Amino acid sequence: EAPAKALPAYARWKNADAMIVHSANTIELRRDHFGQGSVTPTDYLYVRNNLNPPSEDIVKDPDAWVIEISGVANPMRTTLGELKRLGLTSVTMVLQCSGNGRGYFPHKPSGTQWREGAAGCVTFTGVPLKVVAEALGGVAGGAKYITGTGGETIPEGIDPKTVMVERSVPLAALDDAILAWELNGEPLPLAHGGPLRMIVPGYMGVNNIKYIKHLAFTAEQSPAKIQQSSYRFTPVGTKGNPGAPSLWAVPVNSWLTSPVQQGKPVKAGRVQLVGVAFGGAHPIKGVEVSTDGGKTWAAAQWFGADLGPFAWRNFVLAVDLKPGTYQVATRASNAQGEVQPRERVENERGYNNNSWLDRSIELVVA
Ligand code: MSS
Repeated sequence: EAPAKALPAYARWKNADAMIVHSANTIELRRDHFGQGSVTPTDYLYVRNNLNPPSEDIVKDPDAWVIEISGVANPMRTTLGELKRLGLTSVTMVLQCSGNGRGYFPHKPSGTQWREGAAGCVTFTGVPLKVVAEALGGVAGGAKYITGTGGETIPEGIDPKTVMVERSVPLAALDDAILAWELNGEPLPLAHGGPLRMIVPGYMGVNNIKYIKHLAFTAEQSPAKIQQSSYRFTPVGTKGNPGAPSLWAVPVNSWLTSPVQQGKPVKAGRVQLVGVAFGGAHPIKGVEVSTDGGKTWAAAQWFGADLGPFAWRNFVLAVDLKPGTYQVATRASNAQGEVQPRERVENERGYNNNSWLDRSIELVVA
């Protein structure tokens, strides 16, 4: 069990009972607190900061926030207040840390030992990035990436490249990307990147740059370490490097959220097996549930709202269980034909875990 640490000041408003505080910059949602709504309440949403967040002062007057936009025909410095005049859209999407599920890797990769809870499904509202680019005369020729820079203050005396949070995603992300100032219908809090955040639906958490201060359309990927060697998928024993795949697309995934008390008996008879499933970079198609450790599977039913291709969906399978011990697993598939694998793909930093076996639950029925 994770240690019960206190919530840090910038996230004191989180629901303390629902969260596991790994550290002041890594806070996870407990598996038995996902609930059965379609959207994760903001006070239940995990937090992952690679650097200490900026001062709370930056969200006091959101419209005054300054962002520099370059790599367009007419580069400019503008404010959030001005961006709000350009356009408006919303997207509901899974926000998930690349390291979600790292806690299952047997070689104990360095980094937070997340289980399921470094993920949530939330609604961001802002202006489509495409509209912003068009308003500034269009993306400059030769641009291949969208590069966002976080607004943290870099500690003195270190090479900024080694710590700055600056990530690049392929230009194709422009179709869905937004610059967001609201989360679940409220001004974006500092903990989640307020006053302004770059949102790239279908891409891993790390690419969604908080307190964005510079957005650039670039020919090359960011030279920052977080782009060049961190968040790269490499074999165990091999360091991250620019030649290895970057943590971009979210893989298909699902997990049971109720009942999930390992070893704690569930009453025999009718049991509702409930969980969340998402297709990642492609829309979710279906999810199956097994009560015998993956020997046989039955299709689960969706319930709750369908909030679009980037959201997760809640599912339920009603089963009649006699007293005994059951190995319950869930297996999602997406519109691209990708199916959640039985095994995790081993890798040095413990990224992208979508193994259905790792997340299976031993259910004792009495
Ligand atoms: N941004 C910035 N600026 N900074 C930092 O640190 N982080 C990342 C993203 N963005 C950062 C940023 C990560 S890494 C993640 S996951 C995310 O974010 C989270 O979110 P939230 O809101 O939940 O906290 Mo992993 O892949």
